[in-house]
Amino acid sequence: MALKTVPTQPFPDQKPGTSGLRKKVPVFRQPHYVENFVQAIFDTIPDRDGETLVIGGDGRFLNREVVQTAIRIAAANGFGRVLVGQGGLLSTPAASCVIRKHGAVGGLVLSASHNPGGPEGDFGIKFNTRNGGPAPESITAAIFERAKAITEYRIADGPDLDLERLGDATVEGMTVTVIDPVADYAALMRELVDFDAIRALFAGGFRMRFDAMSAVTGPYARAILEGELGAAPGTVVNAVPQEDFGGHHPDPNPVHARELFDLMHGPDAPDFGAASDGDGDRNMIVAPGLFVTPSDSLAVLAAHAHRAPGYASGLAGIARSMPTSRAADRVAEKLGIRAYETPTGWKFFGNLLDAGLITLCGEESAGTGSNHVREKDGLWAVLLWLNILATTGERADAIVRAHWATFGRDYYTRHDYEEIESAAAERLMQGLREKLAALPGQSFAGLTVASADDFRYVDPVDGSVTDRQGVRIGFAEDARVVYRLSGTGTAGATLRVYIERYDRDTHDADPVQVLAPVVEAARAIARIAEITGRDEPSVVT
Ligand code: VG1
Ligand code: CO
Repeated sequence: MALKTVPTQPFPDQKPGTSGLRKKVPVFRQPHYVENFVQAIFDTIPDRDGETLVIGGDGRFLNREVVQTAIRIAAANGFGRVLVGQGGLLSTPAASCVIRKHGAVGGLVLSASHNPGGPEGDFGIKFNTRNGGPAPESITAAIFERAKAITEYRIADGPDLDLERLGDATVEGMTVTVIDPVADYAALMRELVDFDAIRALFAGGFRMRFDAMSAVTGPYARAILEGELGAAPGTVVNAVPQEDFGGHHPDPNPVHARELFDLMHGPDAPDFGAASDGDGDRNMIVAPGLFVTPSDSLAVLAAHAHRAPGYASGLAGIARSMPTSRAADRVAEKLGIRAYETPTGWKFFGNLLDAGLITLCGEESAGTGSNHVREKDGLWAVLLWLNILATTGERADAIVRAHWATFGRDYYTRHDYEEIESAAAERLMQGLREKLAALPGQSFAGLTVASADDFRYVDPVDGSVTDRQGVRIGFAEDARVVYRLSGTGTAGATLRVYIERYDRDTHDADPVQVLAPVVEAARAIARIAEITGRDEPSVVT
């Protein structure tokens, strides 16, 4: 065993996006590609000497290999200890939990989240900082600068570590501890959520299905739902993580979690349905006969969180990403607490959580979380829902309908145009930006534009400014359209169009019909078909 310094050349494309560096697997398999990026990350941690680093991933293809490489590079870069999940596994929220609990200086989370895996699929590396959250923009920018200038990396030689055996090993003087990936996380859930109440719920015959989508939440959901809470064996389906997620998109939405969605809308629907994504930070909630939009789920959780022990003293504030519907704002107003609007991506919630300004936060993309970690947390959201069902004794669909009766309904849909030409996507966004000033007062599909701008965020904690975060158009008819380009794709560009309309009084209409004029206006304003050549979106959620 020895440490060596390896000369290398920079790759120009190692720019982290909305959530870490995400590329096709063959890109990551280029010689030195992983090593360069990991060294670039470590170079931005000046105080790493003797510190603890957490490493784990969602188990997708390349996960084990990159875990081994990252451990070798860590050993050559002064870290004192690495905590790694058994088998190289850690869900994103569990990684956040472990970083915080063990006072680590940060962590590497290997995942491309809901993107498909396998040799031709996607891979990703995310860096989380000491607070357990995704590195903020200032740090991801520094990593990119470093990666563009890198000339060498340091790495330990030697055999692969046994990632299955729990306990300590040593690599060049650095301790590597293989930990149970579930234990710390499950302990935290026990503090936040009323396990006894949920146990009683299941004991009373309550039935649910949790679809782990052959991804990382399988072991967590099995241990907690079936193991501790007494849900019937088989409640968790697709529970064994697979390197290619069984060939599916591990994306918990009505399109990719179709089976669950159909089950919940059929005659044999159990009492509650939920699913999580590749790395376990997203959640989908389906009540019997009723899909709960993530925006509504955030609002419902906010309204009922006080029923769980972890939130019994109330919420400090609520934040949502800008394209998320305003349903949560209505709850904040009623509770007399502040609502914050941030750019897309969990990293923007970090400062608000650290400063104690908010307790709950969420995104329309099926992310919900709280101050218990610094990532969104799929299984946590499911447990909080179960806590609410257990303590109210209500059905999930009844809870949502009662919520609408109190607050009105924010009808919501998202249209994604995937893999469009990057140049066309840029042209579309540029075209929108150029006409923002002229839009107010104009009518489209019977709706009148009341406001139009490009979202600019000023962080209330550190004053940092992030601009060009999405074009938003408000209509006088209480409707809204938001356009932005995805920052997580690996091929071409993805245009996301977020569409919503509020109705105070009518709650049982078909969302497709309610939103049809808003969709039409959205297409006309951005000239989507003309510029992208697409008449219809590729995915509607
Ligand atoms: C998407 C979602 C965003 C989410 C991000 C990471 O980003 O829109 O809300 O935070 O994915 O989610 P984008 O830039 O493609 O729209 V995940 O589950 O990767 O960690
Ligand atoms: Co994810």
